Amino acid sequence: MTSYTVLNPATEQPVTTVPQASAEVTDAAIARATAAQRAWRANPPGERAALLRAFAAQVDAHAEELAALEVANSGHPISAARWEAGQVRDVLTYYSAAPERLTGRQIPVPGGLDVTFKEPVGVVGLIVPWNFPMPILSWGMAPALAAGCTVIAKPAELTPLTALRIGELASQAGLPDGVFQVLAGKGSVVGQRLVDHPDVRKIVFTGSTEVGQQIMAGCARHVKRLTLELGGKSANIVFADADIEKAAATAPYAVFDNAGQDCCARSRILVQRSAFDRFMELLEPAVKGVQVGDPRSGRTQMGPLISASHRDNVAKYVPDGAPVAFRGNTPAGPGYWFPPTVLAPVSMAAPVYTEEVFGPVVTVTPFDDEADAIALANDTPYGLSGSLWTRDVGRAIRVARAVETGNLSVNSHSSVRYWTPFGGFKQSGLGRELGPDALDAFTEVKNVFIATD
Ligand code: TAP
Repeated sequence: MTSYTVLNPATEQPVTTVPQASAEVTDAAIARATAAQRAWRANPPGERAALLRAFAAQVDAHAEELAALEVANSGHPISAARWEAGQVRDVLTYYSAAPERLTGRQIPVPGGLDVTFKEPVGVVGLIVPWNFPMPILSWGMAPALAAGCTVIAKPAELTPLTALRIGELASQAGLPDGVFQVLAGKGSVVGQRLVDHPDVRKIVFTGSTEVGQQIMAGCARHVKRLTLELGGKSANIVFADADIEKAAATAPYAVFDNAGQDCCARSRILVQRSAFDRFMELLEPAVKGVQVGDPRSGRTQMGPLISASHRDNVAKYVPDGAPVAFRGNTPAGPGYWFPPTVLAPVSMAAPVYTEEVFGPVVTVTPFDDEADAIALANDTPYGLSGSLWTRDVGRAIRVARAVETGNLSVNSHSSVRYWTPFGGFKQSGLGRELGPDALDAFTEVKNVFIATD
């Protein structure tokens, strides 16, 4: 069996070594998940709900340990990592209410009655990226388990540690063998096998658009169900009538959160021309004030990038001579650091303006009026997130409806909330996660006609 050495991105030192599953090991896990699914779906809803609550309690009891693991593995600031562990607990708790509310319908038909059932799709393959190892795992895992599916999760090769521990906590909570398994390994081996194996009935994938396209093609061979959460190039639109102070003060958090390694990063700031200079004056101290440093410190707001090669990718977007308006700081010494960087003015043909950077780099571009702002915001193949700032309620609603994106915030930099549906328009993905309807993605509707004549 091969193994992978996990590096701490803040120190570049090895953390631990993780065995990598092979295609054969993946096949054996799929067989266990298939066998376990029959009993799991037949479990009384109240028992499935109780087991999910017990799982949430285990995560809660080990939240500090999980947060410390994420700091070491992913370089996330400890305050963010604590929030992420709490998110796993909260998402499990939220969906633990679902098994007992998984109701169908009664439809009037001639000659009898028709009832519908929501049946679990079966074994779910959950392919998780390295940027948010805990939350993204929970968004697929919790509703799938609640629906009566069994789950095989494949964390990213770079960041397997919290997912592996959460798998152990599921067993300690009493989830039966085979109901939730975590397989560390390469995407091209374990992930590919989950896509290719006919007994895996659904894939939930979050990651790059390129790999998402390959997975979609692979799923097509089996007409396999699929949810895709892919990239983004979202806009933060600031109108001149907005609270410019607040918009500028929060703009760094809309793009530099998780060092910009966030599919929802609002990495194009669009500012109405008459407020542009004022906005830039206010943005500069906000960016320079972002605390970049040791992720173990409670004061740190931004940690390192995930790997040396990813830092090289990000750096390509800021070549020598790039129009850097201002940038923040990074610590000296080891670690895959990259400073928060603001570029302006930027050509709309520049890769940094058109492509997802997935690092702490943002462009600021002026616009003239509402129509111009909407056109600029929509001038991208992506449509995942976005923010807009204005005091005009009518404009807020008009622009929010016109921007082609799945998740928008008005006068706020927040993005994903587990109570509301999350997913993308255009090339940002397919389907929705989270929110009250998330179980629809893990169930098939069956209708049964019962003759009464
Ligand atoms: P991807 O290569 O897309 O990796 C995402 C997940 O898919 C990982 O678990 C990966 O496993 C797995 N995977 C890779 N090839 C696969 C295959 N052929 N079949 C099944 N699974 C496969 O992303 P990345 O390389 O980590 O990041 C590249 C870029 O993607 C980033 O720079 C960023 O632009 C984007 N990205 C977007 C997101 C979100 S949230 N939309 C998240 C991460 C990255 P391994 O890691 O083990 O190869």
